[in-house]
This record gives sequence, structure tokens and C-alpha cells, in this order.
Amino acid sequence: MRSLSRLLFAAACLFCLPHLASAHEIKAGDLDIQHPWTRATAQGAPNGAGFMVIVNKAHEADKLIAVSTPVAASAELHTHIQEGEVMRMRPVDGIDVPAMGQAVLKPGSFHIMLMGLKEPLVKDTKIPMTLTFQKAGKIEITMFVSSAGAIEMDHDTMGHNMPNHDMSKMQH
Ligand SMILES: [Cu+2]
Repeated sequence: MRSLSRLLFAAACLFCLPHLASAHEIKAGDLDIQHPWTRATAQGAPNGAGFMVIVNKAHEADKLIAVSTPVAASAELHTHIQEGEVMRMRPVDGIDVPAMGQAVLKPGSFHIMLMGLKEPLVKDTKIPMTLTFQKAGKIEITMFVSSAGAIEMDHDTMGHNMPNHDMSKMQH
């Protein structure tokens, strides 16, 4: 069921891609930071996680090596690894962005871990974040806060409301 709903989500999403690109994409030199998003958190939750796609149009690889945001005491780069039956998070020293390629930060894979949230992350708000790349240096971005259980960025978070097009219902 999940794969079917994801497929539907992806298919429906094709129609709004151009819109998304203009609404939420940060270009810095040869890097495009696409749809940076995070999830709303419950009161008292210590941590959050951030996701995005980093597209590199250069003929040289780059690497995301550090992250900071004023909403958390610290931020780390993490990945998920499988240990037996269990998926565990592990800090990594960086996330490679291949030449003429992309790095995908998404649930269950590479992500930005926000450690020690100072306040809960509230749906439909935006949070500032600084990404530091080995070659491109610092890039300021804005993360959009989607709903708590989102596995994809909520479409209504991106500032365009489409009647009869409720993506949030298609994620489950
Ligand atoms: Cu993590």
C-alpha cells in the first residue's frame, strides 16, 4: 500500500514541480538546495531532523561538512545504517555531493540532526539554517516545517494551496 501511495504522490507531484522550484530553491554558485524541510515536533521533544536535496552542477565534487541553526543547541550530520533488524543513526563527518550529481537527505537516510531544540518546531513556520560546504563555503537557507509524521515535505507548507489536491492524505 505504501509503495502505491508513494507512487501516486510522486505522479501527482510532477504537475507542481515547476511551481515548487520557484517557491523553494536556494541557488548558491553551482549548488542548488532544493526543498529544505523539517518536521514539526512535540512539546519537549529534544531533537528534530532536516532533509533536502543538494544538486551540484559543477564538475567538481563538494561535501556538506557542517550545519548550524539558532533553533537547536547543535546540529549534526547523520546517516542511518542497518544493524541486524534495526536501523540506527550514526554521525558522519560529511555528506558527499558528487560532481554533476546530487546528495539526497531524506527520512531513513542522510539527514541533519537538530540536537537540543530550544522550542518545538511548529508546522508551517520556517527556520533559518547555515550549511557549510568544503568548497562552496557557507550557504544560508530556510527550512520549511512540515507536519510531524511527514515522509515527504507537505505541499501545503510551500505556500501554494491546491484545492482537491491534498497531498497530506496521500502519504499514508
Ligand atoms: Cu539523526
